[in-house]
Amino acid sequence: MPPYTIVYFPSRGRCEAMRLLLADQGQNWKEEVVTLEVWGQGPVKASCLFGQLPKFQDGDLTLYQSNAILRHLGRSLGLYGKNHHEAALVDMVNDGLEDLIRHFGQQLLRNYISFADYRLLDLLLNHQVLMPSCLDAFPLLSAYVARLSARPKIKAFLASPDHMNRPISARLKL
Ligand code: GTS
Repeated sequence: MPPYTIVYFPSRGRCEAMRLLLADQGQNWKEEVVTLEVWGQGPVKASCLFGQLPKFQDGDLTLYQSNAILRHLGRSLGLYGKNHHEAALVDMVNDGLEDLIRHFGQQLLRNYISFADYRLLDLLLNHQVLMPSCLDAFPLLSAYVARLSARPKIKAFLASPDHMNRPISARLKL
């Protein structure tokens, strides 16, 4: 039995970064899909700490909040930098990701991987789905996506039905 369970809507949404992370780190996990219909009935929502998904289980630890989940996986699987200084930089990248997409810099293109990388990769791949040429004018970001997507386990995950058949957003039907 894998220790990890992702409970989420039938989409990539806020969970694809953790899926990329788990796949790349050679971890197994279980998916529990909550359809919008079931969610609309109320009891599942009422059972969630903040009335929202994702919910994540690591053995007997239950977590909500996608960034708390990513941070937990970052700490558990050694993806949180090598010391407090690097951990602070990883936090900064993760928390400032939206800004960094606009003003991307050298921080993202280092030679070690952190949980924030999976989040950024997911974001950039989604942008490419919506507008395939969106990174064409940004060679550093294009190279970043190519480099991470070529990691063997990420490559296999991105080609798998698990990823391909899951929409980016169930609500927006993308
Ligand atoms: N801060 C939370 C996180 O990061 O986990 C936000 C979670 C959230 O907004 N979840 C949405 C939800 O449960 C789904 S999604 O935005 O991830 O697609 N919405 C249903 C509801 O009833 O609020």
